[in-house]
Amino acid sequence: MREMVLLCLFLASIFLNNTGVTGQADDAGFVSIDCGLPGNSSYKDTSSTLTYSSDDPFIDTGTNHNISAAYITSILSPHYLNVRSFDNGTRNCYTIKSLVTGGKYLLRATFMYGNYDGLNKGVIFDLHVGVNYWKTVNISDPEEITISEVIFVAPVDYIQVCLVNTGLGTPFISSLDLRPMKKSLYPHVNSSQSLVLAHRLNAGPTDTTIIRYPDDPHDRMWKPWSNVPYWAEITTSQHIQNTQNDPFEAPSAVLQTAVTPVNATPANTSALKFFWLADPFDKDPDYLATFHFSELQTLTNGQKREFNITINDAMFSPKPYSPYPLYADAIYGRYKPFPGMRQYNVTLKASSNSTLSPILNAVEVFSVLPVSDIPTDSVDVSAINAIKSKYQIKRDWYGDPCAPKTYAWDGLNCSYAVSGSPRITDLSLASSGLTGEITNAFGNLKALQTLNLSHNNLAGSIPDVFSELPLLALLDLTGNKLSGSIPSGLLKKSNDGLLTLRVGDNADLCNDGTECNQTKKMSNSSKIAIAIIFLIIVVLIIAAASIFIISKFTGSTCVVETSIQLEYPQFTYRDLEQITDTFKQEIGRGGFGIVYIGRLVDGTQVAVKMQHRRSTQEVNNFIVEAQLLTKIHHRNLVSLIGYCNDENCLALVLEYMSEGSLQDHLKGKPGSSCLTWKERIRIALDSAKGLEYLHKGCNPRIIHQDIKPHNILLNERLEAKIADFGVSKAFSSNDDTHVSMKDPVGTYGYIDPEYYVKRKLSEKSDVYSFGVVLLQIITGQPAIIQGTGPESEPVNVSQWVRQRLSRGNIDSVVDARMQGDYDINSVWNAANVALECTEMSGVHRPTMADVIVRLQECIELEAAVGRNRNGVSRNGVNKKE
Ligand SMILES: *[C@@H]1O[C@H](CO)[C@@H](O)[C@H](O)[C@H]1NC(C)=O
Ligand SMILES: *[C@@H]1O[C@H](CO)[C@@H](O)[C@H](O)[C@H]1NC(C)=O
Ligand SMILES: *[C@@H]1O[C@H](CO)[C@@H](O)[C@H](O)[C@H]1NC(C)=O
Ligand SMILES: *[C@@H]1O[C@H](CO)[C@@H](O)[C@H](O)[C@H]1NC(C)=O
Ligand SMILES: *[C@@H]1O[C@H](CO)[C@@H](O)[C@H](O)[C@H]1NC(C)=O
Ligand SMILES: *[C@@H]1O[C@H](CO)[C@@H](O)[C@H](O)[C@H]1NC(C)=O
Ligand SMILES: *[C@@H]1O[C@H](CO)[C@@H](O)[C@H](O)[C@H]1NC(C)=O
Ligand SMILES: *[C@@H]1O[C@H](CO)[C@@H](O)[C@H](O)[C@H]1NC(C)=O
Ligand SMILES: *[C@@H]1O[C@H](CO)[C@@H](O)[C@H](O)[C@H]1NC(C)=O
Ligand SMILES: CC(=O)N[C@H]1CO[C@H](CO)[C@@H](O)[C@@H]1O
Repeated sequence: MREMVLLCLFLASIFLNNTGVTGQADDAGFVSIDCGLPGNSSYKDTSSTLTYSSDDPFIDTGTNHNISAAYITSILSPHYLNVRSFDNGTRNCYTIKSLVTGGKYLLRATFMYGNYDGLNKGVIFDLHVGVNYWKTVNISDPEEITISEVIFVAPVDYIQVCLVNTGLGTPFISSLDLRPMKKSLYPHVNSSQSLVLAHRLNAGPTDTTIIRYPDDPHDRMWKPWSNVPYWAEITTSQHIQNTQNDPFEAPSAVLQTAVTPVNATPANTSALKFFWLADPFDKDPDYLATFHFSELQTLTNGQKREFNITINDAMFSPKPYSPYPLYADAIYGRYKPFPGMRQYNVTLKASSNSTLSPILNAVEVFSVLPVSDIPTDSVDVSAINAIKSKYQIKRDWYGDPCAPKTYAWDGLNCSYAVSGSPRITDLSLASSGLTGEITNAFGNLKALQTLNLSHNNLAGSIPDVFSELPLLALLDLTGNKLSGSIPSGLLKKSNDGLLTLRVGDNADLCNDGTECNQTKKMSNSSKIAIAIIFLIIVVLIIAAASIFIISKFTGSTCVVETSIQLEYPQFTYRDLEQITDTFKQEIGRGGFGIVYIGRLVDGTQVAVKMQHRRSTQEVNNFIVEAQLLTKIHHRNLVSLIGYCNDENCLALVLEYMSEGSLQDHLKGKPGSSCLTWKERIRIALDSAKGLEYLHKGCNPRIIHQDIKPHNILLNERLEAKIADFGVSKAFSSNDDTHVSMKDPVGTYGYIDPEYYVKRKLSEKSDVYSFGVVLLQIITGQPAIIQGTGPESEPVNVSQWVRQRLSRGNIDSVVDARMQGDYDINSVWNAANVALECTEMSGVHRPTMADVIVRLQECIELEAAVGRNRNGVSRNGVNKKE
């Protein structure tokens, strides 16, 4: 698998056009950083004449150290005298700005340990260029200078150079250089592949200094390679020219020296042999080998220098090759070795006609590095960085937020498209000590689906920017100090069921837009404007009257108690008798007792749940439920109106749900209408939201433990609310996610099998039960379906659906009572979510937040089709994911 190119000289262009020769180059665009140098200092490096400055402006982590005096010598370049090291964090990154997007750059990092930490220990760490792996650096000798170089195309207008701690010691760095490159140089480098330098050697120099800028205008570092036994040096003082289209522009100073085998005679030309070894960390080597040549001797008539180049005995040059006198030329190509090959033997062997031995002026070997990861969308990156700096977030948030995936920032989730940049989809900054106002930068995270800012100290009003986030499905602002009203855009999305909005436990926040008056919505500038108008009024009209107006205006603050602080009315047995008209109409019955319908004095209908008072355990269960109900408030949870707890009665007075339970509707109880698909999916979404609130919106979080259609109640608008918290468990956030229990509780058919076996309870157990309910909503079947044959076993609805769907036919499982009036894609999506929820292992089940997002998609699919279903054939039949 070799790709071969012979650099041809275009003689005409050589003689007619010398402008391609880059004798002079300025150092415009060079960035030369001495890592570990104290802030604001810089110096001129005598060997390169370049100015090196402190790395302070490029990074805000790490600590500076001087190397140990034992390793300081008079010839040591000043970049190596100090280092910056990174004790903290997985990824520490330098950010160099003002690159040209799509421009080609050479980036070089150097490392000399010099026992800076006094530990005298080797270290191995990874380097990343942008979001892509670059190289693994292995440093064992304190005196050794390691140079890593990569040539790449900048995907965005900045580059991050990251040192990644892989657990094998503290990463450190001595210097960092960035050099812009002409596009025509190193044509193998493009946006999908970079070149990582393995070797760059200048053959045959008489002194041992590295050639770099200004001798090489591109400031590559050419290491000397001479004094090899069996090799003789050849040099010239004449300038070596580059052709106009030279893809390497090897500098004259490098090409002016070469090596050739010793003792070669016209009768006995011998071969030049050398080899390189694979980098032990390079798992899949793929090389670009470049051999630089120029004929330095003046050949007489009859003299000929011609040779073949082979690598591991395979022909590398396409044909026998002769170098051009005093012009730069190169033989280069890809070399993809056989698996396991670690040594690459290069042989330059004179052909039979040649009277002179082969020569070699310089060699470069690169690994070809595929560019596999793309940096996160740049608008997302600036937004999240603005958020990070606004709230001084102290997390391991360095480098690209999403890429590479393994190092994505903690607290956020990203979507990774096959092509295109990753986007930030979920951000959780719950309990992160955020203070101040909510920054508008959140509004620039346009792909955001969930945002959790709960339990911080955020103050001020809720900005309108959230309603501009098209995909936002969950916004949790619980437990802050927010004030003012909720922007109408947000309220609308929430009311339309597109957004789960949590704003509980914010003392000064109006829970509902209508309760807040204009004053609060006003921006500071309009307040000032109004204040000025009033001042004018003060001047113009009677002082007393105007004072009255101002005080009235500014005095109307929005004081809305959050329901948490409300006291619940306590009823007596006599009150309950009155409310229920002496327990006249029973609307439900269970192991706990009986539920009666009632009516408060103001006419509100209520459900009165009378508890048998039997055992201490039952009383305790009652108290658990009552206590939970006083703490949880969500439109999809049945709310508490009051209670009775005295020697005569134990009862809860609850919101009345006129349409009964989901179970009544699924069972087709007389008087219950058959639900349409649209109604069903809405009920599923409502229930999911209620459950999600229990899991994530409550502190302590709550596991319901008995999710089933009987406990999902419907009001007159068929809005679903979860009820019956008698066996629910609240866990303080310090507890482990899994909580050991003695006996599994719940209802047969809905109990999470994993919980049943392992007796370890988590939110995922509710997700399982919810999945069963969702399957019932789709199929209209009971949770346990009796076998049809005489011998057949009863099966769970999830097995029943799985079996049928494996034959690819969704229509065979959907509740026939819907008479085919549903969008097939919407049902497929819902069935897929339900099956994921009923996976045997909890870790494979989605969270309720995921379920909400997926169910919203189902609603959108149904809505899109519902608009023009009349007569239009259904699309996507038998679509299977
Ligand atoms: C660098 O210089 C700037 C202004 O000249 C100064 O504000 C800053 O504090 C200095 N930083 C350090 C680390 O000395
Ligand atoms: C590293 O982390 C520790 C503990 O969090 C902190 O005390 C120290 O200052 C950090 N060091 C640097 C260089 O940031
Ligand atoms: C390094 O050495 C210089 C003097 O040579 C001194 O000024 C500087 O403070 C030292 N830096 C550190 C981090 O020890
Ligand atoms: C790192 O380099 C040292 C010295 O060259 C070598 O002995 C060691 O095996 C290398 N480590 C790895 C993991 O390759
Ligand atoms: C980059 O170059 C390689 C071969 O040299 C080629 O296969 C690939 O398509 C190029 N990619 C782009 C984006 O041009
Ligand atoms: C050519 O030279 C090499 C090394 O200098 C020697 O080993 C070899 O025998 C010579 N061959 C002939 C044919 O003289
Ligand atoms: C390279 O040369 C060495 C001896 O110089 C030999 O042992 C090795 O097998 C050669 N490798 C290949 C792949 O030809
Ligand atoms: C050099 O390559 C040519 C063409 O591939 C071949 O004919 C010739 O034998 C080779 N010469 C040597 C010395 O290997
Ligand atoms: C050797 O040179 C002769 C005359 O210059 C030419 O005809 C012949 O093809 C050459 N042979 C090789 C192997 O290059
Ligand atoms: C809480 C409060 O003051 N509400 C008032 C807000 O303004 C409307 C009229 O615009 C009144 O009807 C509310 O009573």
